[in-house]
Amino acid sequence: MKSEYKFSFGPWNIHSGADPFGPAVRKEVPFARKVKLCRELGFHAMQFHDDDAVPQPENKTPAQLQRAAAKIRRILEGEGLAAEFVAPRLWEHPLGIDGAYTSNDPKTRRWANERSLRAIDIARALGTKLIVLWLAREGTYLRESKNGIESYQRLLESINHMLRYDPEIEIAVEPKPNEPTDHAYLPTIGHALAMASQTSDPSRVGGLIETAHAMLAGLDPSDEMAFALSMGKLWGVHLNDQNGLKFDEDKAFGMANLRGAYNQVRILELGGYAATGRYVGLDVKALRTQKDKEALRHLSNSRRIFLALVEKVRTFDRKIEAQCVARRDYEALDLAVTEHLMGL
Ligand code: XUL
Ligand code: MN
Repeated sequence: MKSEYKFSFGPWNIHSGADPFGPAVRKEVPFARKVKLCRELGFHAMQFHDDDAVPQPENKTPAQLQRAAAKIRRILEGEGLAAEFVAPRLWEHPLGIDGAYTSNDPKTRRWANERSLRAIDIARALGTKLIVLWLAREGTYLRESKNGIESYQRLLESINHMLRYDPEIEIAVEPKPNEPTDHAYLPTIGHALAMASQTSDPSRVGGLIETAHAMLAGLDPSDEMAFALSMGKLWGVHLNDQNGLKFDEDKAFGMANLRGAYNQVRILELGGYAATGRYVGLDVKALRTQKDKEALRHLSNSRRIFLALVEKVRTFDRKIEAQCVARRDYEALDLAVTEHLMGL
């Protein structure tokens, strides 16, 4: 199967299986091995949280930070891989317990802004200009605990702070409506792009859409992607799958909802996503029940299903589609798509 799509994942997508209810069930895979696996599995880039690349970035001198990032870059380049993006991981630090950019504590907000600049330094040292903001704890567990208006203004200021620091970086907001918070700020791509339009440089703020996050918001991931694509703002995707409204499952792509997966691939094809040079990120997790050796199938299977669906989209009979649309016979279109997916 051939395709011009480029694939990526993050070190967190090869995982020991620990969850909130139990400890690790598989061995930790060393970073250098993950990089090798990335290439062996047919991927082209790795994604990073700032501290995936440089642990405790706020405790490093600028020279130490550059050295640590340069080492990671050499490992990547040794395998012919690129770094796709760096995302400041603000949600694991004790200061970020109640959010970082939107914390009520000014000391925490200063730390978050400073650490975000270090994330930009790391990104530049890794050779990427893309910063992803997954706003994990920027929300509330209890609505009365924050002033939502102020929180949105603080988020905007923090984004502007990053844009000012480096005139070349681009920021992609990865919206998610909940988990770990009860409700998160910027829950959908509509919210994210509305805020982008208010920043000091709207042309440098876009979005990254994750399948499961859109579904948790009760929305169709392909329509969320269409919204961003219509504005040239889809700068990344985190494809995965989700079986209904529960925790963020990060299932392998297409495994719970094949038709939904087909429609995400269809919209990426219609939007010319591959030609933008952006990556197809697979933010998938192995099922906790997988044994060590087989704990990579979620990645290889997701890539395989994505490529198979590209073929399905490209081989769907456009004449049938045009006829059904012209006749407004969507029952016929429904059957034609379903039979095509079933190979009938
Ligand atoms: C969380 C999530 C993160 C981001 C990167 O739900 O998707 O892994 O993609 O911070
Ligand atoms: Mn994600």
